[in-house]
Amino acid sequence: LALETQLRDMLEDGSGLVMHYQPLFSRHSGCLCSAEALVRWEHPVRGLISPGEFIPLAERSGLILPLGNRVLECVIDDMKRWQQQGLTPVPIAINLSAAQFWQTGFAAGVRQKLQDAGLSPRLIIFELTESILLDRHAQGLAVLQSLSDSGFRISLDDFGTGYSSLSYLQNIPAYSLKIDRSFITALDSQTRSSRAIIAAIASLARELGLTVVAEGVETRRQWDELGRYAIDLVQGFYAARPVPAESFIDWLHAPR
Ligand code: G
Ligand code: G
Ligand code: NA
Ligand code: MN
Repeated sequence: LALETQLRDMLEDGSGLVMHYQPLFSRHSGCLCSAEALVRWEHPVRGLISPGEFIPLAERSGLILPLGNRVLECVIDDMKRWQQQGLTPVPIAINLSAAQFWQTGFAAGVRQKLQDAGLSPRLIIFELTESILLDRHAQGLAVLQSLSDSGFRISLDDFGTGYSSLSYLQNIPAYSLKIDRSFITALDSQTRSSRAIIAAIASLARELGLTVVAEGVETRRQWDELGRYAIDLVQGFYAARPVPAESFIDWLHAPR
């Protein structure tokens, strides 16, 4: 309960939130293609707290919407600053909670924030898991459509672990699909099944016109092997860890 009170107080001004950014690279060109925004809580006593710890707490205590709004503000501020510094922006992926996704007028609200900041909605990718759509596919498709109509791109996160309904994939206005890192990790243990799953997801995604991302790539061997499945976009500790905005700027300075 103490941590919940501290989270509530911190979200009043958001001053304890820090955004880290993790690059996504093209295997082929080695270039930075986009980055995922990952929030952290800079706690005065406990140091950096992982979202794995405080997001479930925020969800339980009704703080997930204020937290999500703070994250959006931080990312928009960072992008605005990068643009003012003359850097060529890359799309930034933001993880969406179910509460945000189902919030009435969410797409229009974020669109307005971006417009106020002079930024294009094409610079934002929303990452969401299929579990958000569970049992409410029809309504979920309508929300996805409103996000897409507003110019945002959608990425299906942790793909392959949830209750994938392959039938809705053909109607979903998604841009990319991120193969869950458990399948990438399994590449090391030579299991035939994980290879078969990666190959199947990659070819399905391509057939449907979706961009495929491999997440959680930790080794050179995994990086190389993804070439066999013609997977170009890669995210993971092998290529780059999530870093604070100040360090991420170095990636934006690199030639593209
Ligand atoms: O960065 P880390 O691996 O500790 O993140 C743990 C989990 O927190 C991941 O599932 C990630 O998607 C989630 N997460 C990170 N940043 C955000 C955020 O800004 N909003 C939401 N809803 N989830 C986030
Ligand atoms: O659930 P989601 O896919 O959004 O989770 C993203 C989380 O995965 C981030 O918190 C990030 O820190 C973590 N992550 C990113 N790359 C790697 C990696 O190569 N290995 C592992 N174990 N975690 C990673
Ligand atoms: Na994610
Ligand atoms: Mn993921």
